[in-house]
Amino acid sequence: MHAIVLYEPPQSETLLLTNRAVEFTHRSASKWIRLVPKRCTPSLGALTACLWIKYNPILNATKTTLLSYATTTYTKAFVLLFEDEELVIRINSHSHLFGRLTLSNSTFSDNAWHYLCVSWASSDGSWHFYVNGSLASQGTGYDVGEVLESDGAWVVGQDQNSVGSGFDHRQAFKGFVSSVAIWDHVVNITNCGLCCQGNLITCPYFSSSEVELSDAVIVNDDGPNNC
Ligand SMILES: [Ca+2]
Repeated sequence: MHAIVLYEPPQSETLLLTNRAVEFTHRSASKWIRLVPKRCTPSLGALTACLWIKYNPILNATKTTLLSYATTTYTKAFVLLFEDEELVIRINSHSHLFGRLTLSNSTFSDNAWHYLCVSWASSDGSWHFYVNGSLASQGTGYDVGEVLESDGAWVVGQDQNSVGSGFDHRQAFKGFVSSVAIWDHVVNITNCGLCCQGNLITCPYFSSSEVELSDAVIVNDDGPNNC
């Protein structure tokens, strides 16, 4: 078991937390954020996930995981990751043909914050990637009719090989993350701007009972100042 430190800010710090970030100083299996939903995650026939990241692609790192949702049946029920030169989503352990955004070399190499959102819907298999509030890639036909199992584990910064654990530093994230929000339906990001009010996970998530941080990550004030 990894050591868990519950971050419970004093009431007076609540406002400050909106601008905070979690820093993953290097790729390590002991650096992670577990998101605690407001309610048990239901089975999902659709979802939208948004987060701020500041990230530089790592040479020779083929997989870098931003967010993962693991269930008993599929430990890759939902994964958002950088894979080679692409940003990729995996649904129920599937991948490769759908749900991809090819990155230009400079997209994430400017040491600035970027706002990423991704959505998927089982009804027609539609998927969308938004970067900084603009639609960057979309398609249909990805896992039509599939459903994500309920009551899984949401983890930022690690791929899960079992529910809530089984991390591997070779798939871990290095960089800064802030303001994760997750919905159980498709959100039109271009209509709501920089959305934060996820109905499963609402950013800012650095409030008591909404997040568990491993004691190896660093919380600092260098957030995107936008949520
Ligand atoms: Ca893994």
